[in-house]
Amino acid sequence: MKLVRRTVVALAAAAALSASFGALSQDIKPRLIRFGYGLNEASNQGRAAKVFAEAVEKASGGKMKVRAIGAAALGPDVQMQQALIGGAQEMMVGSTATLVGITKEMALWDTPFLFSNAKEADQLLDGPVGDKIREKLQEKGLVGLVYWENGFRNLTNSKRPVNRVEDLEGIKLRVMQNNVFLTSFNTLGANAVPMAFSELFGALETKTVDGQENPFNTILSSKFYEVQKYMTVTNHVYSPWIVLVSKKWWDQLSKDEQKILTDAAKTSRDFERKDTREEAAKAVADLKAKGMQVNELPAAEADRMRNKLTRVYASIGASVGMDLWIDTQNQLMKIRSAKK
Ligand code: TK8
Repeated sequence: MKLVRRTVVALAAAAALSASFGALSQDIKPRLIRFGYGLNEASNQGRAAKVFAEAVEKASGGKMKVRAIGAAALGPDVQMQQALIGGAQEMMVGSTATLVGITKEMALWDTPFLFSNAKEADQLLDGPVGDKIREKLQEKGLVGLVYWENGFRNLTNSKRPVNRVEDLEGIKLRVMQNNVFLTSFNTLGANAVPMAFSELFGALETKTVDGQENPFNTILSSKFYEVQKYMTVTNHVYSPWIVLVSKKWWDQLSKDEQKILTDAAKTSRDFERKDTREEAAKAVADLKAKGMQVNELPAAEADRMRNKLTRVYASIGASVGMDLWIDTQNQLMKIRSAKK
């Protein structure tokens, strides 16, 4: 009897001990966050991902660890979005343009010539219009934390300088996997080819496509100057990136953990916009030094582009909804008149 009792006590003690070890090991095992992105480490995206990772680690005292994984090693934007929705990956940053298939309101940001400068973009993205669109992601299994700057997009190609709309004629131009971009560039006379960013350098190198369009920073960090001779400053659209979290995973976090991620995302956003703008300001000189021939699209030609895109504007209005469209125009008017 005595022996039995002693065994029971010993077993109970062992169980208690292993339970507390279990709890302990759970306490010290950090939450691992895989944060995927498409550009390489030495890009504005890579630098800001690092800032985010450090901010999370610091604020959580090491209890949350971000593994930032660039160069589309976890897949291109569209694939990562699905991994987040399914809960197989925790976080990513990518283009809003590739999200349109999931949340149609994102197409608002594809509107050509919507913003005349980055300040306007910041105010609209960080204001009620940007919030409303971001919140639409939730019902699709994604949480959008903040917008980063990808930037104003410019055109490069290996065929000829683009001085007039007609110069786009016949140019095989890679666009993002997004209908507004596809229709816009086809309307302007190019042969638009939708393609994941991760395929782009190779496609330019092998001349599968003749050109592409991206902000200065990306043209520089992805070394497109090695395979593209001509760059035309068009600033045809302002492109945001958005920091996304898997909602499946987000819902398992404590309020404190959610706050750590939200705060770190804001820190990374502020860093990223500043860093991107500093780099962009020097980029044209850098790209010229790398051998690119650079010209500016004349303002009259930008106007001609805008006029040709009337139907595209109407279709964006229809797909994002007229309320949001009108709201956007009103907000922009307010922002513009406040400045004077
Ligand atoms: C990077 C992309 C890129 C975008 C594109 O993953 O695809 O051209 O501008 O920044 O999101």
